[in-house]
Amino acid sequence: MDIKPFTAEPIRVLAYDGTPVENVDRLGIGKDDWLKMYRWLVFARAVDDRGYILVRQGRAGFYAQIAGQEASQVGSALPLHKEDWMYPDHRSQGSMLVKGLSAAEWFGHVLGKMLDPTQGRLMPHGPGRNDLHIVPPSSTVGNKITEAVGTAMAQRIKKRKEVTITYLGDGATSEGDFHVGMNFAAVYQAPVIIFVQNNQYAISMRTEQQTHTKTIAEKAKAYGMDGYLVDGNDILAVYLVTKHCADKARAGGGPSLIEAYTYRYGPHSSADDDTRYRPKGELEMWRTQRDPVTRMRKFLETKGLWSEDQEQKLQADVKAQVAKAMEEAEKSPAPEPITVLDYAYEQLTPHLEWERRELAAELGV
Ligand SMILES: Cc1ncc(C[n+]2csc(CCOP(=O)(O)OP(=O)(O)O)c2C)c(N)n1
Repeated sequence: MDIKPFTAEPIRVLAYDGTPVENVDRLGIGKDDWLKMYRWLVFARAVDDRGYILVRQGRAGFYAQIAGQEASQVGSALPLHKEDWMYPDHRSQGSMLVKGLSAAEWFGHVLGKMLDPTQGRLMPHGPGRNDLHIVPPSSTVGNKITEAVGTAMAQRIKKRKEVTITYLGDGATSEGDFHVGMNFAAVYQAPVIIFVQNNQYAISMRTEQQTHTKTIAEKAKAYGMDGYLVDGNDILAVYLVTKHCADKARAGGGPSLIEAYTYRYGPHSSADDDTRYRPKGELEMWRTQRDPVTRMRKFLETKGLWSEDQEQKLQADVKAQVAKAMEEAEKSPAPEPITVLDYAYEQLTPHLEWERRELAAELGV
């Protein structure tokens, strides 16, 4: 399949009903990959549904769901290598799971337990893992773009074969950091993928209220970089486009911008009421006609690779896996309050030492 930048329509392999619009037998990915992708989609959705319930149960304070965006998240993380660097944003848990973060660690993070690789120290939606090269996101929208580009610039200087991917939403493309990052990435031909999940809203603000270009992908042209518009609900297309960009970056071909056009089903976060700004019927249309999980399942069915029995077995397996992960997270202890200042720096600064003494006196430890 010839993957071209700056297409007017999103790059797509499957039609909305799961029928292939490309010759899928000549894409370099086969039956086992398709089945693996579908399993990941189902798993990512199940983990995320369970995470959100923790807020509804009053056991966690905040959650930003990925529902609707699973193909963008899973499809863009599957082509990455273990050594590649990932800079997620506040809505990237599906990609982090694929990179290697366990569901138990994710739940541990949401619950603020010791099992969380960041031991409950960071904002909700901010775990990371050093060994997996997942850098914890911060809550400032857009700021990891320049950090990711800096990492990729270093990779180039050091002649490494790793690439870096950074995730952001459509809203983050209005931040100065996006433009600074794009410029540096192109000038230094950094091996970075700037992956925008255009879910059409930045909280209540629609994409067209904050940018006057027809697509986000076309912004790449101004920086001298390739920009790809892909159907973000088509996992095969997202996988192929991201792999194309990763291979290109690894071969010294420089950075790429990817716009995955998708839709979020949930509110912006558990603190938002999306019924106040969505046009009537829009959510229902995406859910019933463009769902990324159903679309892949239908594709497998058209290929004769999936049955109702297999579906039920998968759902049961995933449910058991999620329950086990939750159990593990629940068993993990909460961090000791006195450790709250640890790891902000390698060693406590004099000011933090003073704060720690004050805290110890307060806690009586
Ligand atoms: C610099 C900054 N401005 C505003 C906010 C508040 N805020 C948090 S998420 C968000 C919207 C982000 O939208 P988008 O980038 O499209 O990502 P999405 O949440 O849709 O995935 C805003 C405005 C923030 N965290 N940081």
